[in-house]
Amino acid sequence: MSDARHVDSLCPYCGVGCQVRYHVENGRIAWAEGIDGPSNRGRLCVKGRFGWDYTVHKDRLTRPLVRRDDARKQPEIDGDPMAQFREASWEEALDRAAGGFAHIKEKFGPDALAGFGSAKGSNEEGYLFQRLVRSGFGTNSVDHCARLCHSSSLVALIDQIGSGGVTATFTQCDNANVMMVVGSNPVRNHPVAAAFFRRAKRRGAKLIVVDPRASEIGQEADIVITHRPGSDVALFNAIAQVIIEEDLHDSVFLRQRTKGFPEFRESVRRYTPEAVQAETGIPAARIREVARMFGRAKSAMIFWGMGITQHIHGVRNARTLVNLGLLTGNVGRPGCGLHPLRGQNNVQGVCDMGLLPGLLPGYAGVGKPEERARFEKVWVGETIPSKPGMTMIELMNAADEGVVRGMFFMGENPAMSDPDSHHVRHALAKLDHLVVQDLFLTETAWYADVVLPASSLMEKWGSFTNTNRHIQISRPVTEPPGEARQDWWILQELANRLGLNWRFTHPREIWEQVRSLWPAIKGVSWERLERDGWCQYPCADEREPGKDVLFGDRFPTIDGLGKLVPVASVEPAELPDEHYPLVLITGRILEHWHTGAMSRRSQVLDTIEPGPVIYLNETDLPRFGLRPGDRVRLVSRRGEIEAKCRVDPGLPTGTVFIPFCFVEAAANLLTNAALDPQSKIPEFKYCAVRLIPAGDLAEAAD
Ligand SMILES: Nc1nc2c(c(=O)[nH]1)N[C@H]1C(S)=C(S)[C@@H](COP(=O)(O)OP(=O)(O)OC[C@H]3O[C@@H](n4cnc5c(=O)[nH]c(N)nc54)[C@H](O)[C@@H]3O)O[C@H]1N2
Ligand SMILES: Nc1nc2c(c(=O)[nH]1)N[C@H]1C(S)=C(S)[C@@H](COP(=O)(O)OP(=O)(O)OC[C@H]3O[C@@H](n4cnc5c(=O)[nH]c(N)nc54)[C@H](O)[C@@H]3O)O[C@H]1N2
Ligand code: SF4
Ligand SMILES: [Mo]
Repeated sequence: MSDARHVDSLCPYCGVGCQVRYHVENGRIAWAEGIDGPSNRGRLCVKGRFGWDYTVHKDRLTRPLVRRDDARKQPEIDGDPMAQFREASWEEALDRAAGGFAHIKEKFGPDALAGFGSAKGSNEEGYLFQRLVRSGFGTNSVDHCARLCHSSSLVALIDQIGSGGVTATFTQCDNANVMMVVGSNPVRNHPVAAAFFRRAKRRGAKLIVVDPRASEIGQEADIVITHRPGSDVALFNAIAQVIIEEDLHDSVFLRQRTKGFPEFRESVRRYTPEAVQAETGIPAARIREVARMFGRAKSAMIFWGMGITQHIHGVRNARTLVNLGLLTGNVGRPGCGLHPLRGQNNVQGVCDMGLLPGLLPGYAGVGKPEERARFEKVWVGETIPSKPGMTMIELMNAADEGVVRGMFFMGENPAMSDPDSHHVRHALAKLDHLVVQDLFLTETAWYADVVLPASSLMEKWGSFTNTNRHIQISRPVTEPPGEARQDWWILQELANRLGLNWRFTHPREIWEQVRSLWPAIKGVSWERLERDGWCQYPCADEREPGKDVLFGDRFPTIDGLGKLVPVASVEPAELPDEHYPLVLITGRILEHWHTGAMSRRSQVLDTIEPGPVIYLNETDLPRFGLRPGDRVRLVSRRGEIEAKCRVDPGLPTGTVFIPFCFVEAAANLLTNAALDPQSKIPEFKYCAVRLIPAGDLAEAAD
């Protein structure tokens, strides 16, 4: 007899946070459809509709694993990685996992440990994770993939307007006259948000797209700026210069709501469109056109992504966009706003939960004794260390140097997602103790001492926060496979083995604890989330509906003002030269998710895009004597990969694009780990490479 039923929950992939109805037959998900969530209103992209079956893939971890005594760790894995492990009971695996951390803490001190939580996990899991690292490990070295993502935006936004969240939802583009999309490819990466952009366009809103690669959304834009990669600071300073020169700035807003305008005006004076033509590759007249379209708009929104943030000048880039929003008074009204499109389904949420080395939940500074005391009062018997922690890539370097000796990864796959993979894998293999809590034996788990099988979003209760600041609830659709357990349960078991005393019995209790500690979500009760499915924040009261548009009267800074900040342009860390003449841009494709751990185990997604590809411009192809489908080798100073090539007509000449989801040709073997000095984000979007057609390789071998 069939047991057909359905459960309303969430898509597990991107920060749009689509609400999904999962139809279950005989205990398995049979199909999925979009429902009327606040950010998707019935829509789904291919991942939401078809991408859920990774949860029942044969590779799912169903029992805890521990490293065999005779399996030595090596940076390069030969043969079946599973052969290095044996199955273990939960008791043994948890004792070993916690015991290894306790041993390192005792022998080398707490700062020899570090933990990386997950932006795929729920708010409750993120909250427990940072608490475990802070109180259980005794270090603030806790971080997650936001470091590789919007850390640059956070630095700029928090400094300039006092808050890192979006000032307006993307659905506000319904009220915008102009939308500017910078360094973001929403048709692939936020497809349902792109549907809202298109709808606004049909209504008559103008669209400006700024991306060196003329992406899919660019084809629908009124103006496309395909500038030189890495030249955004010069470009946006020039746009600001024109806006000021032609008196298109909002003097009233600048006077009442901001500070720093005189210095800013002075700083952009020399960035005339003519002066930046060579650096940006964009004719002066075109820059003026953009400045006029944006400057004259009654209401305009700026959306941005990784093309802005993932540079050694990521913070500078992000600052130029915040400057532009403030200069034109496009913050705080309907159809106006600054919107860094959030990537992972819960990256906004786990930043809120304090999965960051310097910040406790609700962005409370860990360096402030009164803030630590406030948390310690609720975390009875626990002590929060005052010393600031290190960030993700810094910690990986510290592991390579032998300073950090034990690491814990929950739902992150740095062996594929951190830059310069050879270095990362080397560092991971060096660790005395590595614990990985995941759904699969990922490339990172290959180096683990203990692997803990966790639950997917389809199998759990939890709250998740999307790019629009909607906190939404996930409801269990199916059971975890085998002995896989809830992430929060695993964290609690580890915490208690490290001397803490946690007694949570349901994610609801964890949420209620966070809610008691952060006034911005005071009105978002678990009961409300279960009843309505979602609630927007900030929301101080249970009767408040939440707000699409923030900061109508003041910014949450000490003086209530927004700040314009002068920024000068700097060059990328590794420029092309005669040995490595091409620029490599890395990014994403529609069907695959990051390191491929999930999407490559989804039948439909994997069938559409089954293997690695290297994208080249159509004029570069004949230059190298290539045809689409030919194999090429790509070499950087750090590594090399081989794959088939494909044409991307939007790519500028001399530029190569690869997604980082394919382990057979892992993009991060090539990328440069140079960091932005403030946000510590690596320069994923720019490094120098050389291309060798595979035919030449064969000849060379003869
Ligand atoms: N299908 C799919 N969707 C995803 C993800 C996924 O893996 N797959 N990941 C999610 C996550 S976590 C994130 S953060 C988002 C990321 O979403 P996006 O920000 O859209 O990500 P990318 O494709 O990495 O890069 C965006 C664009 O930056 C451009 N770019 C490169 N260099 C420069 C530059 O110097 N200046 C400018 N202005 N642009 C430049 C690239 O050409 C590219 O089109 O996507 C989310 N959605
Ligand atoms: N070259 C290059 N590299 C990049 C980028 C780029 O543009 N170019 N972008 C960077 C960005 S923006 C990001 S966000 C990072 C992403 O990097 P990662 O976060 O490392 O990538 P994911 O593949 O999303 O890894 C998520 C992991 O969580 C597991 N997982 C999923 N759900 C659950 C769960 O409920 N519980 C547990 N315990 N585990 C779960 C999955 O199996 C997977 O192993 O990559 C960064 N790396
Ligand atoms: S747009 Fe994002 S949240 Fe919506 S279905 Fe696609 S991947 Fe899922
Ligand atoms: Mo991201």
